Formats: sequence, C-alpha cells, structure tokens
Amino acid sequence: MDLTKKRFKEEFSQTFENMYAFDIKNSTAIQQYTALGNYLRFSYSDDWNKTNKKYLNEQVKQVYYFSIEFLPGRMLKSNLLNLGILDTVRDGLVDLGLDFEEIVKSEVDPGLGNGGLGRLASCFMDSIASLGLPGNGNGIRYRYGLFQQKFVDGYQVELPDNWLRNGNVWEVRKENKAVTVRFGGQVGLVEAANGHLKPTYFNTQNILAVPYDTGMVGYQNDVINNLRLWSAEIPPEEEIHYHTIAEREQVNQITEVLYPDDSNHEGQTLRLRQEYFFTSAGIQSVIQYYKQTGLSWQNFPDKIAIHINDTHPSLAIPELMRVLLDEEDLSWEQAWEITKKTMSYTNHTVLQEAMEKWPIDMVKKLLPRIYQVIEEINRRHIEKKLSLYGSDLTYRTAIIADGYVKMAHLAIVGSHSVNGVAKLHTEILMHDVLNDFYQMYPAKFNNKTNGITQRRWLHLANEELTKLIDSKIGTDWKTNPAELKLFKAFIADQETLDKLGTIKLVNKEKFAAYTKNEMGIEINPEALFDVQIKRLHAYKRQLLNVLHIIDRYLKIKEDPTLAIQPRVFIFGAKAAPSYSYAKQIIKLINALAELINNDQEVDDKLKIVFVENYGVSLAELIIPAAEVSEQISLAGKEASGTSNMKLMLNGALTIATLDGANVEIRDFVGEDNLFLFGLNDQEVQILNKNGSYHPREIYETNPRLKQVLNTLIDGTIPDIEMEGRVIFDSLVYHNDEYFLLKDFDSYIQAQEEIDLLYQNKTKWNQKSLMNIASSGPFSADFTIQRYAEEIWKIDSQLIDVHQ
Ligand code: 26V
Repeated sequence: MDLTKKRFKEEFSQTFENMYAFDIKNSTAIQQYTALGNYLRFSYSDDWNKTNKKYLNEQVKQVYYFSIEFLPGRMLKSNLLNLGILDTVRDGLVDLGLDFEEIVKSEVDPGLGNGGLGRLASCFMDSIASLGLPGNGNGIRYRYGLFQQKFVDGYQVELPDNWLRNGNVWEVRKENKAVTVRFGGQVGLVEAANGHLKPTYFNTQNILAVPYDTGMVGYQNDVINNLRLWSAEIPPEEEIHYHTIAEREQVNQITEVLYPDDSNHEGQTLRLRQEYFFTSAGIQSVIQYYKQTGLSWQNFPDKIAIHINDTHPSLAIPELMRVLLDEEDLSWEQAWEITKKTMSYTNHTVLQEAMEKWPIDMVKKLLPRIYQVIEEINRRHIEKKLSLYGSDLTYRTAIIADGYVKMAHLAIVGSHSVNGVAKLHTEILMHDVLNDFYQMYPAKFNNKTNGITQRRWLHLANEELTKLIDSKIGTDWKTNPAELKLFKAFIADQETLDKLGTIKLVNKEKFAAYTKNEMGIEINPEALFDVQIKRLHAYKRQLLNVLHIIDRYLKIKEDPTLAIQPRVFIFGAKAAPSYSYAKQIIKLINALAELINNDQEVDDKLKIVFVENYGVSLAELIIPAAEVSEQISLAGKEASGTSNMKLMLNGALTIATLDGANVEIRDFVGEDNLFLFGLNDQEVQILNKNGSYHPREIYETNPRLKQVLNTLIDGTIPDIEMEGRVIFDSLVYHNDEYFLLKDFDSYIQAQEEIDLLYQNKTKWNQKSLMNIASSGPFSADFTIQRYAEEIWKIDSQLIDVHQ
C-alpha cells in the first residue's frame, strides 16, 4: 500500500476526530487503537472488495477452511506489516506524540481457540492470503473466548474472557448474508410438483446465523481474503414465539463460549449444536456463492474445496448432501460424487479420549434429517465394502456403531483426502489408529506436516533478529523462506554469532522486565532460559520437566557451593477446567516455584516462572527469549506440535523425544544441533503391548529418582499434600501411563549436555544459528502450497491482482 507519513498523519488525525469529536491529544490508548484499526480497515476495504469480485468474476476455484477454532492473535501489527506500512505508521504515530507499543498492547488478543489446532488455522489464513490463494475461513464468533487463567494460592482459577468489551474494529457484520439454521422437529415426505416424494421438515427451531467478516491481509500483495465467523440470533420474524428469557438465552448460548477442553470429548448437546450451526451456515453460504456463478452442480468440485479441520466440522458432509438432495433435487449418486470430491479432512490427534462420537439419540433428536442422511451414507458404505473386505474389517469402519455416530469415520468416508500433521503422525494413522480405513482407501491418505507463519513468529515477534538476518542474507526469505538456509554461511562468523547472543540477551531482558513488573519475580537475564509452553496434558509431560527441576534443586541443597549453570524454567500452560490431574500439576509447579524462588541458598541458580494466562501474545514475548525448547511428549502421542517450530525459528535449541514434527526438525537441523532422549514410538508400543513396564521397580532401584519422587510426599514441597500424593501414586503405583520414570535418566543426561554446551557461547550460538537457518521448511507457506497443489487444487491469483 502506498502511504506517505505526511498523508498518514493527516488522514489518521481526521479519522480520530470524525470518530470521537475531540482532540487526539486527550485520548486513551484504546481510543487511539480503535481509530487506527478503523482507519486501516477503511484503507484496505477497496482491495478487500476487489479480491472478492475477482474470485467471483473469474470463477476461480476457492477453498473454504472450516474450523471451530481460530486463534489469530492481535491483528494491528500484522496487518500493518502485511500492508507494507508498519514503519510509516509507527514513525507517524511518534510524530503525533503517541506511544506505538501502548497502542499495540491495548488490542485484546482474541482467544477463539484452545491451542495448536486453532493457532494452526490462523497461521494457515495468513499463508493462504500471502500466497495469493483464493481461500476463506469459516468458524464461530464466540461471545466469550477461552477462559482467562489466574493463579490463586497456586491453583488455576478460570475467569470469563469478555473479548468484545470494547468492540472489534476488524470485523464487519453482514446481515445481508445471514442464513437460517434449523434444529429439531420432524421429517416428513411431501409430494413435490414433479410428483416425487420429497423430505420436508416440520416444527423446526430456526436460528439466524449472522456472519461477521474479517479481512485476512496478504503479505504486501493487495490480496484481502475473508474469515467469516457466525453468530447465533433469534430471527426477527420468530421473536413472537420466544416468551421467556430462558428461551431466548438458549439461542444466544449456541455461540456464547468456546469449549475449553481439547483432550476429552464430553459429548454435550450444546457442542453438537455449535458444530452443526457453523457448518450448516458455512455450507449454505458456499451454496449461495456458487449459485451466483450460474454453473451446473457437476462443476461444483472444480470451483469449491471444503476443508474440515479435525472432525468438529464433519457434519459439513451430510449437510452438503442434504442441500443437494432436498433443496437442489440431485440424485443420491450425483450428490455423493460431488460431496466426496469437495471435502478433505485433517486429523489432529491419536488420543482415543479426544475422538468425537455422538449418541445416536442425540443426533436423531437435534438433527433428524441429518441423521437420516448419515444412516444412508453408512448403509451404502457397509453394503459396498462388505463383499470386498469381509464383515470384520467392514463393520469396524461403520459410521454408526455401538449406539454412536463416529465422526472420524464419517469424515474419512465422505472425503477424498485424509491427512495427518507430521510424518510420524501420518504413519501412525495409516498403520495403527486408522489402519482399517487405510486398507480400504490407501490413496486418500497423505501427510501435510504443519507449519507456522514466519511473518508473525519471526518478523514481528523478533524484529532485531529479523534485521540481523536481513543484513546478512537480504530480504527474499520473507517471501521464500527456503532462503533462510543462506544464513548457514555465517556459521563461522564471530561477529554474527556475537550479535545473535546480544539479540537473545536483549529479548531475555525484555522478558525479565515483564516477570518483574507483572509477577514480582526477578530473574537473571544471564541465566539459561528453558521454555515449555503448551496446553497442560499428561502426555506432554510437563511433569518430567518438573522432576528434572526437583533433581537440580536437591543437588544445590546438598552442596550450595556447587558450580551449576543457572537456569530459569519458564512455563506457560492452561489446563482444561475439568481436567483435575492437569490442575494438580499446575499447583505442583506453582508450589515448587514458591519454594525455590524464595530459597536464599538457591539464589539465582534456579528460578521457576509460570506465566499466568498463556496465549498468543505471551508466546510472542517468550519465544524470542527462549534458549531451550522443551518438546518432551511421550513418543507417538503429539501429532505435530508447532511451538517446537516457533522456538527453533527464534534460535532456541530443542530437547526432544522423537515425536510429532520433532522428527522432521531432527532431519533438517541434524542430530548435532538438538538434544534427543527417551523411548521412540516403537519402543513405547512394545512396552505397552507386552505389559513389561514396572515403574515401581525403577523407583526402588534408581536412588536418585527415588529421592526426587519422594519430595512429592515427604513435605519437602510445602502445601501439596493432596496433589503430591495423587501425582506420586500415578507414577509409582498406577503404572505411569506416559513412561516418565523410564525416560528420566536419559532426559537428565540430555539436560547435562545442554549445561555443558552452554559454557561455550560460540558453540551454543553456532547451533542456535543452525536452528534458525534450518527452519525455513517449517514455514506455513510451504505447508499451504502442498495443501493447495495436492488436496485443494487451487491456484495463486497473485500476478493478476497486481494488474
Ligand atoms: C478436541 C476436542 C475434543 C473434545 C471437545 C473439545 C475439543 C477441542 C479441540 C480439540 C482438538 C484437539 C486436537 C488438537 O488440538 N491437536 C493438536 O493439533 C496441533 C495442530 O495440528 C498439533 O500441532 C498438536 O500436536 C495437536 O495436539
């Protein structure tokens, strides 16, 4: 975007006065932010409109990314960067006497996702727009995002996240694009004009789905794609039927709040309502769009790709079938061909407890017509496969079985592509978790290793490092991240290595200022910063990290003069409100922090910082300051991980099991530049299969580990009587499901190697540089290119947009 500083200052000041009718000098940061956001939205609205029109007029194929979560982070800076006016605006604001960083911080960080899955969806939206690909997001405009986390006496307390309190400058409400979503009622057959019997719905509850659109700004390419989030309302013509507040509330509830549990499928009706609500609204809006093209239904898959992010939107399959059958009068065969060719599905987890399945009665009652469609999909699936694969295999793949509708089965049968999110994860899907389906549909399965956007996670989060890289290898890496590898040429350049060290130190100082001001914890920026940031889950093994910390603490207490590398252990993690074991681990970490941080003898050899309310904005502060990246899940459990990629991109060294995308990280950066430990997934499988794992024996025979574990129950760590006992028992007596005891020694050994290497700053910085330079392949731009070419079959519109 062309914008001079002079013009910006004039136009922005004018916008402010038009909005507020007072002088900008007397305004708050939130008001300045609001005016700036509006100003930016106005200034890209023309390109937004043009992008839309171009897609429609040229009838290019578009992808619709259906996701029940998007986690975009603050948008002001990334929009400025992508519009190409970050420096102009920043300088202009300084001229006007305003504080840019204060303005940036006054934006709320929308928490419309739980973690990896939602953040991935937002990285993808950035890459889709930046590559000039015709793509749209489809999701839910939750009135309340993921809870705000507070610690009270070390315990997690959840507060509502009223993210819309001050409005949202980026969204545009589009009442003209509202659609009706129908729940409940009955299905009957009514004779149509052509004499055929046609399914018709009676006594349904009709909900108005109102879209709020947000521009997804491409990186300096004039492309503005669309993220459409739906809100549930009472249709004006139905107001008369709502007599009580409770009835009205039931409607608002549909889009009231994001479900905060990403590990355990609980099967509540409201969640199923959410899933159908946004998929049905999304499908209807795609159909409305398609009808404008005037093309025949047979061409639908040539113009539309619909991607379902995990199984949450998998009702898109029967919903598209319903529309094509009941509203557009296609035959089953025609409708099914179109649906399969249109849909593709990504699996994000192998955890059994997270697999979605809905009780038949619930689906029947809430979505009677959809249930009929699913029944017929299932009937035909079984009928077709029975003679080919025999009854055992075939019935294991049934969509309806044991009283439930199995959503992953529906998603696989109804799509042309099924992908995992890292090499190992896809292997496990093909050969283990989804092997029955792999036997039936080998060609559907493919891998798409996750990626991250380097624009947010390097360029914006770490501007100093960006400047250094620019000065060494130029700026082409911003549009072609593969070029980051050119940075390897500076492996022996002492000046570059020293600069890397200095930049890291400055970032650590920034984080230290945060912990001091916000948490009252003083940390030494010269200490090694060790980071584990991700949702709290037993399989991610934050507890293994804790055992290592306790081990260090005991060593220091045994010999307070010990020369040990000072470390700060940084945690960020929310636990699902109903996940009591995860909450007990939070309490343990906080109690241990209280003990260690206040122990004079320990001094700054050891500190623990557990940040409250971890999310995208805190990640942007922590990741550039990180030196060690903890990626220590039990092998075979973490589908991919993405914080591993962000930390590597910012020069942290990884300590890892061979799990998820850690495998590819190892492949790209080389074994010498990260620290591997622990069981691999094959070894885990064998131990699980032959039942030969006996943690109690390890406890009894490993004195060092025994000493560490005993601190959980012997009063060493104050105020954790209950939690310490539960955790101790889970490890020692209740078979240590995630093999912490088994991996303890090898983890400690890897940590000792880290300490040793850190003594040699040059060698450390060399490995840090190798990590930065090897992280290009993890750009979401590449991931999205593969989705676009291999699954969606869509093309970049970049060159034309510039004409
Ligand atoms: C699952 C459920 C199931 C119960 C109801 C609520 C709910 C909400 C979200 C989820 C998603 C769980 C799957 C997930 O987040 N997987 C993560 O996806 C990341 C992106 O692919 C990947 O990097 C992580 O390894 C994976 O755990």
